[in-house]
Amino acid sequence: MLEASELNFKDKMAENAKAKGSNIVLALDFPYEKPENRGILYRRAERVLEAVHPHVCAVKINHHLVLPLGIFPSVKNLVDLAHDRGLLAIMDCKVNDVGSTNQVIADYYFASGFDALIANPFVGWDEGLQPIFETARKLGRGVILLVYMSHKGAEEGYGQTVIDPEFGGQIPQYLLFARKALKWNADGVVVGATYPERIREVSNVLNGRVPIYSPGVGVQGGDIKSALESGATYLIVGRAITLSDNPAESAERIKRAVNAMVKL
Ligand code: OMP
Repeated sequence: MLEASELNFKDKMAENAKAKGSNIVLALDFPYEKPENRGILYRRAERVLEAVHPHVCAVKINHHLVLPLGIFPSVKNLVDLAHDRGLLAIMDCKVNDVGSTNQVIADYYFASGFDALIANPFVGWDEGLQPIFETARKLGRGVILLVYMSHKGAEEGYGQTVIDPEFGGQIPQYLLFARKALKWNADGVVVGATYPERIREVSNVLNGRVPIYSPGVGVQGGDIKSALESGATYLIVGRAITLSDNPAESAERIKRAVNAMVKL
């Protein structure tokens, strides 16, 4: 039986960022490994997490690890390690299916200890994301919504112009998603650091009530300063750390750069 936690995920993240002196979420991503090299991949993930944990407030795990390693016990062990080192753990499963399937996905990830999941608002509320929001609420876990992704093709979906169902007139899809984040009481939204103007627009809608997680600095070309100045609360950073020769040094350098610009 899973137990409910007292603080909600949004508040836990804010506290953790303060306590760790870092608003960086480590994306624990590595390139493809042959199935027979699963052990090597696991040890690499463990090593990077151990080295980098002093410089980040949370770790985000993706299909990069769940597919080759499986959740039980390997990914769960990484989640436990993250918790032991004072980090929160986010599962980047981009939940995107009918409610009954979403429910099972969420149940597995929450059972393995993840503190929050990333979900896609395109599937909507009724028979879509409602069950996972309800489960997350019961357990004190979080749901983070994709609002504008960091890649070029994001424009084709998140950036399309739609008719505002409430007020009429045209509105970009991502601003409707930002409104849904408020209405659904999401614990965060993802907006790519590669689109600082989108961060600013979304930030104006959210008005500090929902934090913005921003991936895409470094390898994808996003700039730390413009993401932060536009309203990003947390930066999600993967390869600039995980694939560097010295992940701890790289994470510390990014943390220092961020901390010179923002007060946590
Ligand atoms: P790097 O580009 O290596 O820093 O990794 C970025 C991480 O953020 C990866 O784990 C991506 O899957 C994730 N991500 C994006 O890059 N863009 C998005 O729009 C959304 C995400 C995400 O949901 O985390």
